[in-house]
Amino acid sequence: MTPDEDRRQFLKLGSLVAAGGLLAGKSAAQQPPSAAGPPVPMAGSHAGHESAPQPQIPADSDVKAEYDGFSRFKPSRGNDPDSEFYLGKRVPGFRSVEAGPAPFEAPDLTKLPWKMVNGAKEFHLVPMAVEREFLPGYKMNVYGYNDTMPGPTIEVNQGDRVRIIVTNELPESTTVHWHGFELPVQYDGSETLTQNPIEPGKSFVYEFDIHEEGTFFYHAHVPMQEAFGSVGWFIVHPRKVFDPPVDRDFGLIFQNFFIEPNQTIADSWRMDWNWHTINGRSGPYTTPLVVKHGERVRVRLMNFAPMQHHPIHLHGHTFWVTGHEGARAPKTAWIPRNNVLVGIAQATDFEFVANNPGDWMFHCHMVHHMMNHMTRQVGPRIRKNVSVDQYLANTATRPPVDASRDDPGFATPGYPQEMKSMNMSDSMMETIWNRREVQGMRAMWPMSIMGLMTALRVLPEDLYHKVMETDEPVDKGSVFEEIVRRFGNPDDYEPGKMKMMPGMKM
Ligand SMILES: [Cu+2]
Repeated sequence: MTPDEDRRQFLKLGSLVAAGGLLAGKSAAQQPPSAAGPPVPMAGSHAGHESAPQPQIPADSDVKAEYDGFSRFKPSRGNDPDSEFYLGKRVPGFRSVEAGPAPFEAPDLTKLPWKMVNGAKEFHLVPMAVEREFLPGYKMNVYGYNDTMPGPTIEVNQGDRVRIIVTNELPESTTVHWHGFELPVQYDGSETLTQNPIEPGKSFVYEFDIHEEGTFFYHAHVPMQEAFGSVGWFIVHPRKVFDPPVDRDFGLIFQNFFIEPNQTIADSWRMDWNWHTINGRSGPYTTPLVVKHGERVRVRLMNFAPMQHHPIHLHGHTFWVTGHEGARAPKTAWIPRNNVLVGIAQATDFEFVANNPGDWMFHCHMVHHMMNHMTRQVGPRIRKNVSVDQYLANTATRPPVDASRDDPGFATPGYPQEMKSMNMSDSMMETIWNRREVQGMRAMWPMSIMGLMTALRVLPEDLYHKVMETDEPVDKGSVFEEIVRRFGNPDDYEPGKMKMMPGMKM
């Protein structure tokens, strides 16, 4: 098949569904093209690709495709660094201010429900030991809240009064610190300094008014519990929606743990950290951020590593640092970056216009943070489907250990490039692929996203619809290849190789 035939076949189903959705839901979208701003030339367009659909601006949006030379639909920088639209600095999203803040989304994490009780939003937070699956099959024993690590997101509005009833189900005492809030000192959660520790089985009620807005978090104010994962988001939406409005508001919590190769329990005594998670999962099990071409995106990224800073890099886009955890920075202080260092217990807000379609890495740039661990999982971990707990409970009936070490990964011990692929079994790969957000990515992509890495997927409207809003089968690599056809140079493109390691399905 020629690329065009191939592409037509790919689009056949997807575009029918997309057109149906357009007619059903967006009849107002039948406006003349001029109303949506000037036509936008495709980046790197080649002969034979003129039929690529033009980007769609929602009909109810008064935004434009281009501002002072900056295009929301193709890589561009604008003209004047002093322009408010240079690099998309103040280019708005499609979402109107009247619609309120974009929903906050922390992939792979839950939200803490609340009920209004006596004029306050009342939350129930339960510190407890939890099991968290860092990678498929790698169930780690850590600390968290309400059965999850990191804990569930607390989300409120500026001006709310909150009451948080903390009931300690840990085997040891704890407190909860509300990081960044200017609250009455008795509720600050500093163990001993401001309150007695909450003993196991006991509760403590925190209650205060929220006058701030921005990116906050809560955590145990007991250092070793912090190293075990006791943290969660506390997002406060501003009374006056941040300008310019964004379409997406993501939250990513970066953490590091040390877990012995033959263990599943985090070891907070170590000075080294060999497991890295984003919202409690290691790459490639982290869930990509999937956005539509042209949207304005905010990512709040928090570093809750015990002792490691993270230089955070986004591919394919230049982002603005619009604030840290302290508060939203005035626009005159925003800085364009490709990489920004996010220190321990810091949160940084990134904003950018997703003007470059593709699957882009979004990751910590420390090399040891771009892999899951430098050690082979041995001992308990090489017994299939057996948790450490089971045989610690009865050491007389341990299942046999396969210590023959004849798998390919041991062929070149100490060579991490090989080692990092050793932990990918077929069943892990199935679980990794069996998620909506990764459909249509290149075969073998999971080999490139490890540890503190995730992907930002910028998809044209129809491909976004196909991946995120339909259940039709999407072939590996097909969405990426379609983007190459429309925006790149398909003549120079080689599809991902389906198998690199013998016996593995990618
Ligand atoms: Cu790092």
